[in-house]
Amino acid sequence: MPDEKETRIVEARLKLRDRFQARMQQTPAAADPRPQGHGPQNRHGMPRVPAGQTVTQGWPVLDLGRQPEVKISQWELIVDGAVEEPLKLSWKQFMELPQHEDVSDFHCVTTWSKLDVPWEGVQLSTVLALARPRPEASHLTTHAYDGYTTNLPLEEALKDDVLLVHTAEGKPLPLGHGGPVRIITPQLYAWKGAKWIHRIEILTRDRPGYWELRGYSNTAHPWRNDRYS
Ligand SMILES: Nc1nc2c(c(=O)[nH]1)N[C@H]1C(S)=C(S)[C@@H](COP(=O)(O)O)O[C@H]1N2
Ligand SMILES: [Mo]
Repeated sequence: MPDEKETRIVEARLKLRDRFQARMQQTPAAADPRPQGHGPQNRHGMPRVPAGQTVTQGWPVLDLGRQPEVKISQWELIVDGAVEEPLKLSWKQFMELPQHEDVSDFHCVTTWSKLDVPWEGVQLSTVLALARPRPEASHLTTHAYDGYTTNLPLEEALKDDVLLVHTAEGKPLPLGHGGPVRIITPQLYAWKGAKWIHRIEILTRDRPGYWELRGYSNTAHPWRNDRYS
């Protein structure tokens, strides 16, 4: 039987998702009648490999060239902005949250896709449910330890497969891929997932992040080949 804390989180998540249900169903990955890509369908009914992407076996490293070494003892996750309950979680508190395993695909805008990556972490919807976004909250921006930022609408951020991951392919997430903790957004291009995540700021309006300000698409939907703005 799930413990009391877990039950509270599940209820808070359901309540929060209710507010965004209609908008979640309108996101391209849920509603697009003509997804662009090839290969068998994935579990969302989208072609497995989005248009213009090539499957890679390796896992390239892409970032701004600064890899901040954050020790687990110093790492913290802040959730603030338009929330009822701002959070500051230590590594220990983060690891005590309900843990989630998933296998999903990783699509980089530079045209490679890595399929079937096993991940472990915490659903972003879990920390959002705990922080309780205010009624007027609509977006978030993520701030990473290297200074990188990227934004998401809450209807994308609340999806089941959007995770704060600490483990990939059965091993602690390597520094190069954003360890100790990064975000993944399997239904959007990978730049929407901040490596070395530090702070999640809830917003009442959209605010473009690092690449969104430099010509990348704000919406970043792989099955619309939605790469640039
Ligand atoms: N903090 C941070 N996160 C980031 C980036 C970055 O420069 N800094 N680059 C983004 C980009 S452009 C991509 S494609 C993916 C790459 O993740 P990977 O290096 O694990 O393949 O991380 C995204 N997250
Ligand atoms: Mo990228």
